[in-house]
Amino acid sequence: MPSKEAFPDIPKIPYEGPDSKNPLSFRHYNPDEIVLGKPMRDHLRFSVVFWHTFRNPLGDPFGVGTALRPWDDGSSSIENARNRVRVAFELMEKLGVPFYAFHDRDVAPEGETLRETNGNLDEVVAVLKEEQQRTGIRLLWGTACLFVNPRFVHGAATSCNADVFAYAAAQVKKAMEVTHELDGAGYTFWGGREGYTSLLNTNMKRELEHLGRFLQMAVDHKKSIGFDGQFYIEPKPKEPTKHQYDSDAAACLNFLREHGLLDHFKLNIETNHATLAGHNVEHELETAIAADALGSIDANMGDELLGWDTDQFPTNIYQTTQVMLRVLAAGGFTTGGLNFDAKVRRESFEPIDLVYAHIAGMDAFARGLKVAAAIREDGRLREFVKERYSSWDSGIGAQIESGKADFGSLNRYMLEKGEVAPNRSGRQEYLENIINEFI
Ligand code: XLS
Ligand code: NI
Ligand code: NI
Repeated sequence: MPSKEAFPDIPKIPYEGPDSKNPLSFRHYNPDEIVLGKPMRDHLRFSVVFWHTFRNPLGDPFGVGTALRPWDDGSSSIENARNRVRVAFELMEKLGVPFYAFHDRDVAPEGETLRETNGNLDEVVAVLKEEQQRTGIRLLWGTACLFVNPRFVHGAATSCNADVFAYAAAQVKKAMEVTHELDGAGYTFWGGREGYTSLLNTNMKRELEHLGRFLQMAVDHKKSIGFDGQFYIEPKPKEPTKHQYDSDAAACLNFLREHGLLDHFKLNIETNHATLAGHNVEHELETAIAADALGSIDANMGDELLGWDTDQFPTNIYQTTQVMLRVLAAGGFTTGGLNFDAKVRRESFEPIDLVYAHIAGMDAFARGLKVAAAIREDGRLREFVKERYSSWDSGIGAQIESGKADFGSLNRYMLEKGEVAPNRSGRQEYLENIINEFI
C-alpha cells in the first residue's frame, strides 16, 4: 500500500448481489461463484489498462484535459511515475482485478537517448515487480508505444525511414524483455501508425514486407530470451492513419499466413475496432475462432452515432452477452482476458469515476457471462443451428464434406433427384426472442 492512499474513501469493492443499491458494490461480479464449472474470475480474467486509467488526461480536439488526479504531480519525473504505479495497484486491488496491461511509455518517461529511456523504464519496472509480488496481480500483456513520439510520424516498422525501423526494433526488444521479466502472459502488437494516409507517397508492398520482417524478428527474439507468453495482433481499420494495415481479423490472419507467422500469433479483438471496420464484435470473434486464433479481448464499446474509437467502458449487456457466448463456445480464455481498453468520458473527471466505470464494465460482463451460460444450458439456440445444418451430417452432405464428391457425382445426384429438398425458415426473429428471454 502507498504510504498515503489515493482512494482513501474507497473500500475493497464487495459483491452484494443484484438487489444492492450500493454504487460501490458488485451486483453481478462474484469472483468465486461457479458458472459452468469454473469461477467467474477465471472466465472473465479482467484487466485494467494503464494508458487510459492512469495516463489519459481526458482531452479532446476542442479542449484540454479535465481529469482530476490528485496523486499525480504532472511532472515527468521518475518519482511521479513510480508513485503512479503504486496508485494503480491500489485501485486494482480495491476492484479485485487480477490483471493489468501497459505500454512501455505509459509507465516511464522518455529520456534524451534510447539508453536513458531504457534506464527510466527499468526504474519503474522495479516497482511494478514489487507491486505484482505484493498483490498477486499479474501482467496480462505488455506492449510498446510506437505512435506518440514524432519520430514515428510515418509509422514504425512501416516507416519510409530505415532508422525508425531500427529504433522501433530496439524499443520492442526492450519492451518484450521487460514483459518477460514481469512474467507477462502475453505481448501485443497493435499497428499504431502502421498504415498510410496517402498512396501518392507510399510504397505499400515494401511497407508490408518490412512489417512481416519486423514481426519475424520479434518471433526470433522471443525464442532467444525464452519468453513463452502469447503474441497477439490487434486489428483496427483506421485511426490514426486513414488505412491501418491490420484492418480487421481477416486481414490480420491473411497477413500472418502470407508471412509464415500464423503459428506464432493470436488475435486481440477490440469491440469498437470491429465496429469501425464495418463489422460487429461477434463477427470478428467468429473469424478469429474459426482460425483457432482467438487470444484476448480489448473490452470496450463505441457509440452508434460516433464513427471514431470512443473507447467507452462496456455497459451494454446485449453486447457483453454476445461476446461471452463466443468466449464460452471457444472453450474460454487461456492466456488472454477481458482487458478494459476503455476510458471514462471527459465529463467524468473525478477519481471516483474510474471506480464506477470499472464496476460498470465488470458487472456488465459478469451479467453477460451468466446470460450466455444460461443460453448454453438451455440449448435451444445450439440445437437450432445444429438442426439447420443437418443435411451435411449424412448422405450427399457428408460425402461433400469428406471429399468423396466431385462435380461429376453431384451432377448425377442432382439429375436423378431433379430438384433440391425444400429450404426451411431461418427463424431470425424467433431466435432473437430467445436471447431476449434470458436478458
Ligand atoms: C488503440 C489500441 C491500443 C492497443 C494497445 O486503438 O486499442 O490501445 O490496445 O496499443
Ligand atoms: Ni486496444
Ligand atoms: Ni482502440
